[in-house]
Amino acid sequence: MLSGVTSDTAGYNGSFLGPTMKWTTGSTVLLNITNDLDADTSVHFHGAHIPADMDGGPQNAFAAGESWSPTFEILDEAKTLWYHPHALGTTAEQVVHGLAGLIIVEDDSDASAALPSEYGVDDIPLVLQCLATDSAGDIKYDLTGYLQNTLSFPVLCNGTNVDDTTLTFTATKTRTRFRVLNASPSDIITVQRGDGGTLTQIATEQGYLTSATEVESIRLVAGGRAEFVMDLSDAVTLQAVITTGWVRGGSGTYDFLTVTPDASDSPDDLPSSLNTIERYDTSSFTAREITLDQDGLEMAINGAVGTTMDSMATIMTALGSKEVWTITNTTMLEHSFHLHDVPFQLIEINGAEPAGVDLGWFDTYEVVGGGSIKIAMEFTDFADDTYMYMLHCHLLQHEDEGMMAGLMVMES
Ligand SMILES: [Cu+2]
Repeated sequence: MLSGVTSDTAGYNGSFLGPTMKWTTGSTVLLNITNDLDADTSVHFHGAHIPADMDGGPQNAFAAGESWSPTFEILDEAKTLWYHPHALGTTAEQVVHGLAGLIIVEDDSDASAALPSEYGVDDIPLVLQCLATDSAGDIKYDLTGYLQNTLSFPVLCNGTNVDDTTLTFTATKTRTRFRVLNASPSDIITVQRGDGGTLTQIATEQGYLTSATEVESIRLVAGGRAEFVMDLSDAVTLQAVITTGWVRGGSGTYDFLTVTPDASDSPDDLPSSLNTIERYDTSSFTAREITLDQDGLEMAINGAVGTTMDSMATIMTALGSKEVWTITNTTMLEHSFHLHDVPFQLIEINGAEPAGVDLGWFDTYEVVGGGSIKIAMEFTDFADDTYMYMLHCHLLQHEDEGMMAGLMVMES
C-alpha cells in the first residue's frame, strides 16, 4: 500500500484481490469457497443474473472455517462482472483489505468474435482502487478510521500503488481491450487518456453497447465497470482522476498505465453493430418510489435503516413484473445505486433523458446529492420466497451504515 510499511490484506486464493474467473454463457458454474477469515463472510457475484439463494447476499453468509458451494447456470451474455463479500456490516472492511475479483462472461456472439479476447495479451483487466491508509500501512474502512490524521489515499491498479509508479504494458496487438472496475469503497474514478484522445467504449457494465462509442472519459462510481478498446501506433498513458465520494477520500489525477504498442497487425474495423438493445416502453410498467435517506450517521432506504435483515425495507414483487423505479436521493451526499438480480435501463437522469453510453444496460449508477434517477427493469427467471436479492448504495460505508433494502421476487 505504502513504501516502507507492511499492510494486513486479504484475498481470494492469494494475499490480495482474487483470480479473474471466466464464465461461459450457457455453462454451469460450481464454486467451492472456504472461509479462512476470522469473521463471517459471503461472496456476491455482482451483476450476475442468478437465483437469489446463490447471489451471495447477507443470507448466504457463512462463518469462519465453513464452506459454501454455490452452483448456477450462466444466463448472462458477454459482460464484465465482479465478486466481493456482502455480509451485514462488514462489506467495506473486507473489500478494502483486498477481497475483490473480476468475472469475465464470454459468449459466442458476433461481437465477441470480433473483439480482442486473449486474457493478458489483448484483453486486459484494470482493477482500480482508491483506499484509505494510515502511515503504519493499516487500511481504513469506517468513519473512525477515515478521520485519522495520518491518512493518505493511495491509488492502486491491479494491486500496485501507482501514486509514484506508472505501470507499463507492451501491447503485442494493435488493438487492446480493457475491462475497468472501480473497486473503491466510495471514491469516483474517471478514466481518460493522458494525451487528450478518446477511448472507444464498447460496453457498459451489463454488456455491449449497440455500437462502439467514442468518449473523452469513463466515469465510474464505486462498483461500476466499463469496457473500451484502443488501436495504438504510439504509446498512450491512461489516467485515473479520483473524486472524493465520502467524508474523506482521494483526489487528483494519476498516471496508472502506459501502453506501448509493439505490433504490426492491422485490425479490421469494429463491427458497426455490437448489440441490439430494445428500449423499454415504460407506459405500462409498475411504478415504484425508492428514497435514499439519511438520519444523522444512519443511512436508510425508504426510511428504514438496513443494518439487519429485520430492520431493512423489503421490496416485494412478482416474477415477470416490469417496473419503473424513481430513485430519489434525499441527502446531499453522493450515492451509487446498485440493484441485484437483473440489469436496468436508465429512463431519466436528474430529469433528463439519457444519451450516448447511458443508453446501455447497468446494475450500478450514480445518484448525486439531491438528484434522482428513473430506471426500468423486468424481473425474469428466478423467484424465491425465502432468499432476497439486495438493493443498496455501493459506497460500502453507506451500505454498512444501513443504506440497503431487500428485494423479494416471488412466484406471484
Ligand atoms: Cu451512498
